[in-house]
Amino acid sequence: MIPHKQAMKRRQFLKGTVGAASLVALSGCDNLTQSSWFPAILNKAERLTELVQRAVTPKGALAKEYGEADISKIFPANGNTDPGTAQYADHVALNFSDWTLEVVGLVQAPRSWSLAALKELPSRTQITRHDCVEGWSAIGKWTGVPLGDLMHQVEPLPSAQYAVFHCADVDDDGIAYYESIAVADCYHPQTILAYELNGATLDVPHGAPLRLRFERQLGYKQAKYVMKIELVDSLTGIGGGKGGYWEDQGYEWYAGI
Ligand SMILES: Nc1nc2c(c(=O)[nH]1)N[C@H]1C(S)=C(S)[C@@H](COP(=O)(O)O)O[C@H]1N2
Ligand SMILES: [Mo]
Repeated sequence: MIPHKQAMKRRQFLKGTVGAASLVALSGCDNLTQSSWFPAILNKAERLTELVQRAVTPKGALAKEYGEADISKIFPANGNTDPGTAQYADHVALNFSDWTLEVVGLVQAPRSWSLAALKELPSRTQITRHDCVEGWSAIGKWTGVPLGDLMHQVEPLPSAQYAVFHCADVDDDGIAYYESIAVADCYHPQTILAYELNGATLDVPHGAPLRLRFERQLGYKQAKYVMKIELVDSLTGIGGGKGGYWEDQGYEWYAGI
């Protein structure tokens, strides 16, 4: 199993040599997903996984929530742990006081929120388990604003299919981290933009000032450093076109657990 960080550095090398199918094998994802060796089959199997899971799991079913006593003593930070750009460093220096979340694209009323404005909205707190494909899990208490509340304010157009989360961090090749989920899943009660972990302001390693919690899905879907949410009708033309930074390297888009 290749840790994400190493994988990020190796990506460039592997891209030209062994291709996406081998990346899936090397990543160890086949332990958690259906083994699929060719991208074409992978896509079909993934769609099947999504359909089966949506069929057997009632729409809006909640991920298991835990009690205070279950909270992990240490919640590891993984993947990028500091965007490291000058712009982000400025935000850190200002304690994110002029940081904004923008919601744009296929919406009736695009708008942005300051962090302070988001924190004034009703919040949700949930204690859930995070599962990373690298083989670790941790239980944490997340507090944030339900994404559905923001959606009600921007009013997605009927054509909007996906919400794309654009993040502040880039890899060694300058490729930005991003993720996407179905617009319908934005309204799930446990889909929140979290600004607190375990009762404390979200720190930089865990995605300050705002990160997605999309429970019932794997760790890499939980986008950190979210700066902009873009509603689109297709993922084509966004990043590598597969719906996320890791998806572009062979991971499943529908990472249900
Ligand atoms: N922007 C951004 N989001 C990200 C990542 C990342 O590198 N950059 N890593 C992902 C992965 S693989 C995991 S397991 C979780 C880790 O979240 P944590 O650092 O809070 O444990 O964030 C996910 N979201
Ligand atoms: Mo992960």
